[in-house]
Amino acid sequence: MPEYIPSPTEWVRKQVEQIEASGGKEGMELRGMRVVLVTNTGAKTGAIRKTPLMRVEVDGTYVLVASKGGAPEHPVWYHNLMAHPDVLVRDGEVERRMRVRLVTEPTERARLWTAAVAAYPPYAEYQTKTDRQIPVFAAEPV
Ligand code: F42
Repeated sequence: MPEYIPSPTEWVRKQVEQIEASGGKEGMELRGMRVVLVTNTGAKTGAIRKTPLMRVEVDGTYVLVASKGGAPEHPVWYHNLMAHPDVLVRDGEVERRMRVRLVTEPTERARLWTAAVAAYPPYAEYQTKTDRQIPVFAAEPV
């Protein structure tokens, strides 16, 4: 059984702890907006990683936005999802097995990006802060 390695980022690790301790009853918000918890597999270590992301749900698909606040590089979990597309998505008290795919088709990406910005407007600002195109994944039920 691979080991779970918590995030080195204190505030993130604390939010994950709160979500897991409450079975998703608590800790599922950030600045009043909904969050999901994505359990993923490390691309290099094979370790279990748990990544809270803003909740963007469109007809049963969760849109996972690798924004990292508009940083110049992708968040490391981007590489995990590219290497190991099978994830768990916890939305409140429900956790689902899902498969992610990077959304590259322009029309689909525009539609999902619009939904993401509607759910969490700062995404639009993050995109203006970097010339990397912020990756958008679709997580779909397995
Ligand atoms: N981040 C977003 O990008 N988008 C969001 O919508 C978002 C919402 C959100 C809500 C609540 C919250 O608490 C955090 C939120 N975050 C959001 C932050 C998000 O959870 C991540 O912390 C952030 O995106 C950065 O992700 P990261 O994977 O770059 O984290 C770094 C700091 C990290 O964990 N590094 C580890 C380390 O030891 O330095 C390594 C992690 C890892 O997965 N390593 C891989 C492995 O094999 O284990 C290696 C992967 C490789 O190939 O390099």
